[in-house]
Amino acid sequence: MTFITKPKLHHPKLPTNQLGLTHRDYEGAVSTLCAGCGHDSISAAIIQACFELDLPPHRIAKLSGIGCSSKTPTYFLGSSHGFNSVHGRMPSVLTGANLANRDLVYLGVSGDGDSASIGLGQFAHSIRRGVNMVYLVENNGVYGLTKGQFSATADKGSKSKRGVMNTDAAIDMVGMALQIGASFVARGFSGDKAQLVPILKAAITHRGAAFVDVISPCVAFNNHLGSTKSFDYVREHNESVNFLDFITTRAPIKVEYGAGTVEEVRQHDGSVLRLRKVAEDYNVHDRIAAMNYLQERQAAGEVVTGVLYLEAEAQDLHDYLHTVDKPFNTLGDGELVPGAAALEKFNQSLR
Ligand SMILES: Cc1ncc(C[n+]2csc(CCOP(=O)(O)OP(=O)(O)O)c2C)c(N)n1
Ligand code: SF4
Ligand SMILES: [Mg+2]
Repeated sequence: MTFITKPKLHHPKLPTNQLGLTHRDYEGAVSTLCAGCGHDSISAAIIQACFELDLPPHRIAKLSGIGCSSKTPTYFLGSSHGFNSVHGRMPSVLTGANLANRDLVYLGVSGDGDSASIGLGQFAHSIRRGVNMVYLVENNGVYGLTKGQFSATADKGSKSKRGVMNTDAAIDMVGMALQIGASFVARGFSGDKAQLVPILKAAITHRGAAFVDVISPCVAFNNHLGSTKSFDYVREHNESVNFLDFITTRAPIKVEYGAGTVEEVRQHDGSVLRLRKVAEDYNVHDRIAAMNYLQERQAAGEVVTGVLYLEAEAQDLHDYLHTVDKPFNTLGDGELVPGAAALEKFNQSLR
């Protein structure tokens, strides 16, 4: 069975957000993933982020490909729009939906197999076009759903559960996202919800292509000694460059930090990101420096997490294409059928 509805009953005094909704209103069906799977922790972080952002569930669209990771949209945001597409094809379906209705928040949920193997081209082109979305890769280094084959993000030299060594070079999706123009790039860890929730909130409110790689251990096939995507390995080698506090314009800023350690970045929608620097000289606005830093730390065996790159005033695909401000599905006959005179004028302009 892959779908179990949750009982609607809940405690009458659950905290509510600005919309009067509780955390439960952002949940989905009961998860059928393996107990302890990192993907379930990411679903919990998405639920919390959307609850805290006061997002109306019907204004969110969640799209996915195929894999255990791509199954997860069933387990969160049960009242939102959803489309479980074909393996590796989530980005083109999301791009089409976004072009038709620019007013929704788009969550593209994918796996390392879905995005770094069969969907690599789709991933790359949706990012370089600047589609306004959160592109989330739940990265466990294996094809979990098909029983644990190495994926393209598995590190060279890492070992499978049966002791076989991976001899192929790894694709670093964060490095690729930086190189092909993502305007927001972050990496989180499913075992660190305190870091992941604000990263997701910042990615959701970012306008443009926001890429978030979340290391999400597969407890069934890739959580052993010799794996570089296990809970133990990531905990031991995790190097955070910053911690993030996400502040909407409504919330008063209360927390104080030492001078020089905090940077405030105001986003397009007025929300403020407070970045507490851990790596003193890390500059979140320098794409090339970020790429160099990541490569250096990776060569040293570390897993760099945090907000890695941010272009606060980025543009998106609609800006580049000069589309109308209104969602296409709200346009009336007058706008869609402008008449013979307008058509003639347009035809003249092409002659
Ligand atoms: C066209 C096509 N090719 C292959 C498959 C088989 N398949 C299903 S899921 C999957 C890999 C999923 O890996 P990943 O995206 O990393 O998700 P995970 O299960 O690890 O979360 C593959 C190869 C398929 N469903 N469709
Ligand atoms: S096989 Fe791995 S990725 Fe799939 S549900 Fe189980 S632990 Fe999660
Ligand atoms: Mg995977």
